Amino acid sequence: AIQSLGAGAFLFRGAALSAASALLQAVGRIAQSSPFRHMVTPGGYRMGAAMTSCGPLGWVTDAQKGYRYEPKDPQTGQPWPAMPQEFLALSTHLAEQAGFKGFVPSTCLINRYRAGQQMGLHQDKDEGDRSAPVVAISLGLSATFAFGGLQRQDPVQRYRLHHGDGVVWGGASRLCYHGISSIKDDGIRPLGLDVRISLTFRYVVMV
Ligand code: MD5
Ligand code: FE
Repeated sequence: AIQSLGAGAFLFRGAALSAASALLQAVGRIAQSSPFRHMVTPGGYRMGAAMTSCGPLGWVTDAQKGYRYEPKDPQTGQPWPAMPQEFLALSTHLAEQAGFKGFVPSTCLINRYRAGQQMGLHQDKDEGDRSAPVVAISLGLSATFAFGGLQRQDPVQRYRLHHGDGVVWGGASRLCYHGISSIKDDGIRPLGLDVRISLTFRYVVMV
């Protein structure tokens, strides 16, 4: 069942449930080549969620150069691990169901949240092409997602995201402020996970 969260935003409950263990195995392989790491914002803050990427580009930030996409992992000096076929298939399928035909992600940013970690309210605007949606998959511990408007001070709506849920953020929602509240380990650990893993797929145009 598809739930509309607003203009261009769609929630697919359980869309990744059957693929979840294969997706997590792939995350494990990616992290062997490009490990999860805590990056630093341009303002000098260490991010709570640990991150890695796969695909032709990866999202990185550091205090010197700020937010950007890079074809190589700065930590290893090597290209990011290839995008697994099941990542590509699932993200393209969900985008299409939300009305975005022909979505081919340039990158999958993988976020790992331990209990107590969060992601503050922000916009995703490092991608150049904002006509393409962002596709996000949640695995492991549940999270409360805050979904606001185009201005930081706009009111937010909160949604619980569970293991296996997929969300497509496109159209008018693409640039909305959003964040993840502090993750709680409620003892419900799908596939035994004591962390939350989110996969976020993006199409990036390098300028
Ligand atoms: C997460 N990740 O669950 C979230 C979900 C990130 C990030 O926010 O930047 O890695 S992706 C949510 C998203 C993307 C683009 C637009 C909107 C939400 N939105 O309009 O709410 O780790
Ligand atoms: Fe974001």
